[in-house]
Amino acid sequence: MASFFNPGFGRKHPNQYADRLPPGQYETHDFPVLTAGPTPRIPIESWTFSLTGLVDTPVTWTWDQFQALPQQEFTVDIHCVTKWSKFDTRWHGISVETLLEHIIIKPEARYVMAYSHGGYTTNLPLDDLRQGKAFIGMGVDGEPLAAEHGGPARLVVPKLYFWKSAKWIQGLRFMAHDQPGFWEQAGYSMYGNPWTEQRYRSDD
Ligand SMILES: Nc1nc2c(c(=O)[nH]1)N[C@H]1C(S)=C(S)[C@@H](COP(=O)(O)O)O[C@H]1N2
Ligand SMILES: [Mo]
Repeated sequence: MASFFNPGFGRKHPNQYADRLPPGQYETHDFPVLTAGPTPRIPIESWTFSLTGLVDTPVTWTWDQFQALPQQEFTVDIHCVTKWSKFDTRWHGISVETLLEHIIIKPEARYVMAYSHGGYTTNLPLDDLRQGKAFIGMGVDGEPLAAEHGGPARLVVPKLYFWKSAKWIQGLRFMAHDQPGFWEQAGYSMYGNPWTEQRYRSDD
């Protein structure tokens, strides 16, 4: 019965993106810049990336060491809580799963605080970073990542609202309990699922 009422049935020009646009979002072809505060400029010589917190032995990479890790390409849709979505953004970078091969995470770790050069933080469940669901992006469309978009490197977690994708990433800190990051302390959702419109804490 339900198929009789499928709104896509019989359409002459079905929207090929209908199933890719979360509720309340619109598609943009721009790449807007959204930053709270100034753009940090991180000299490559002093750039580091660390895995810390509930791990057996923390690890820190310099830029050169980080570049030597296996890189991949990722084509993903991104969804900003200010309601723009951008389809098929093309990135290169390092899967978080690849980074996790270098540490042993303590069993009590369930959450991660992503922290950035410049002081930004955002919290995520560990599971949402695993198995290729998140990566450290170092370039878009074959070019190095522009500073305003988080270059030299940012976290990208496509399945969550884009504020979870910390620009100028400095590290991931493993935690037993969920703790609010920068926007989460200001009243945004602890999780940020665009498909259920978890924009604010009251939506959790
Ligand atoms: N370090 C840092 N990361 C950040 C932010 C920020 O202010 N600082 N803003 C977040 C928000 S709200 C969004 S929508 C995206 C915007 O990324 P863009 O500027 O590349 O579009 O970055 C996220 N990551
Ligand atoms: Mo945002």
